[in-house]
Amino acid sequence: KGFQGCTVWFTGLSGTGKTTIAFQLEAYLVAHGIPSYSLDGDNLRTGLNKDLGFSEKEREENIRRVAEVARLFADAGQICLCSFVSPFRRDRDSARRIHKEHDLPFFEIFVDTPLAVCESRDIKGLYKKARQGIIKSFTGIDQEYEKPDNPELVVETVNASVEESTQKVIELLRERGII
Ligand code: GGZ
Repeated sequence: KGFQGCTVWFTGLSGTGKTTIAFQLEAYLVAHGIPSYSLDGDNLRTGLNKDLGFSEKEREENIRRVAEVARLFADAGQICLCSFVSPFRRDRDSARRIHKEHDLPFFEIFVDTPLAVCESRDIKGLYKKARQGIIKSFTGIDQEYEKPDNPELVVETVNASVEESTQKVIELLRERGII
């Protein structure tokens, strides 16, 4: 059929551009007749996961549910694009394992943007609030972000455009026989 269901997992700090890259990729795939669907905090934390906050335990449960949903999309033949901060290695590894157990390809993409850059962008004003202590347990400020050891791909957003980063993911999916 020319394409295969899988999950592309974007991880990185708030404000790196994970969702922006995922949406651009989704537009490309759908324009080429390849079914794709994006999951992120905006569509998961407002519904299925609206009972969850940002403690380590709640993030773990957030990622677990997202991974289970993603593997269903992948099983249904979709290229499922997940954009979550997913700061803990253990949780990302569980997401990978859930896919592996069902023989579904999983690609971890580290969207690598320095904290200082994310904070200077501060699109939603969340970093400012975190610095003021109004928002607690904010990744990069008063909670940890564990960088991936072995991601399938690293994309930078400082020296590369959204188009270039998206293109790198498309190339990965080609190399791996997904599209
Ligand atoms: C990190 C937070 C927090 C805290 C609210 N820490 O840039 P955004 O706004 O749109 O993306 C962030 C999003 C993170 O949700 P995730 O579901 O991706 O997190 S995780 O994977 O860790 O479960 C940010 C906003 O929600 N946000 N409070 N304390 N990001």
